[in-house]
Amino acid sequence: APLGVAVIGTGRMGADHVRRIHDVTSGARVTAVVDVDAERAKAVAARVDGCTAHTDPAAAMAAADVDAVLIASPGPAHEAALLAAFEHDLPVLCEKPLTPDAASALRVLEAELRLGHRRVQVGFMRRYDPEYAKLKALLATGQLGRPLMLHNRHRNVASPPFFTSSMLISDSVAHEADATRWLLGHEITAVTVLRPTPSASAPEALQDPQFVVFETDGGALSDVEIFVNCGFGYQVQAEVVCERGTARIGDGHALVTNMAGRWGGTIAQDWTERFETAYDQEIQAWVDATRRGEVTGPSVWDGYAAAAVCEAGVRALEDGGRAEVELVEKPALYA
Ligand code: NAD
Ligand code: ISE
Repeated sequence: APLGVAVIGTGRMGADHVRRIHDVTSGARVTAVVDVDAERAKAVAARVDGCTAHTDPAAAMAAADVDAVLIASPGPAHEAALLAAFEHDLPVLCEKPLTPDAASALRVLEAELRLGHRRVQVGFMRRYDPEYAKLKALLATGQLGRPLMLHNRHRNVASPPFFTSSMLISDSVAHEADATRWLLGHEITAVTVLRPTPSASAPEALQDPQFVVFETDGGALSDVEIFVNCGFGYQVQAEVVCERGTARIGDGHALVTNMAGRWGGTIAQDWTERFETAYDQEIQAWVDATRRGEVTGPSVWDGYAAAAVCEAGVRALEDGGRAEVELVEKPALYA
């Protein structure tokens, strides 16, 4: 039988994941949706045969046709939903960030340790993007030699009204914290945040852009330009510099046109477009693993480590300069 999924949070990402599971994913169906906004949940449920709408996550998780949970509520609501899913011992895909800070991420980690087995895949979808996957595979061959530096650019057209300067790190650079750890296979040990004069296009009082530098326990540096009001497009680029060569992704050169004395292409406008394939692969991988009784992909440890890195980043942003990352010892469950 297909995996019955409850989707918690039916906003932008949640509604898109409902559509994805319905139209794209094989082996799963959405059996319940949950949103604190009852009308929104009902409207999304109405698009799927046999899908019930709820305002209480616990009620959805207790339903007989719910085998797994996809959490797409805002970050601060993730901890409660994760702990409720653990009570029902249900497999979870949790959108990033696992939680917004290291202490709450550690509570989730401790709760999963008490369960005694992994239950969660964290939604760091870049690991499923074909370009990132190629870069990771190339690094694994060792042809380029040891990675020395990683340069990342992360640009959004415009930030939502609730975005704060620290969210550029905890909500956006969280992706580069994971991508850096995953691509290099290193832990991040310290974070420095530099602050250029904000763009006139950024909302009042928002420190945008920021320049972030990660130091790793493998002796590499990874820098991130985060610019969430660039105005022109959604761009995520990465270039790794190794001892014997470099490799670069995210230039968006899939289609180059020549016309009227100019050459060029188009730039994606948001993540749903740039990472569409990544989300499709991420959800399919989660459904396939769950049906095999396995848990794969980014773990609660990865979510915790990213949260700890971001927390150090926010400290560096606020205090000016550099902050060290504090991690607990890695439990054997995540070895
Ligand atoms: P959104 O604001 O569009 O939607 C959130 C929805 O959750 C809203 O409908 C809201 O009413 C509902 N909600 C709030 N509290 C809730 C609760 N306690 N229980 C149930 N529902 C609740 O936000 P979004 O942009 O869809 O983001 C959702 C999550 O997805 C966040 O964790 C965000 O960081 C993540 N996200 C990931 C990516 C990515 O690239 N992987 C992109 C965007 C957002
Ligand atoms: C958003 O939540 C995401 O996860 C996007 O991938 C990222 O580009 C954006 O900056 C975040 O706010």
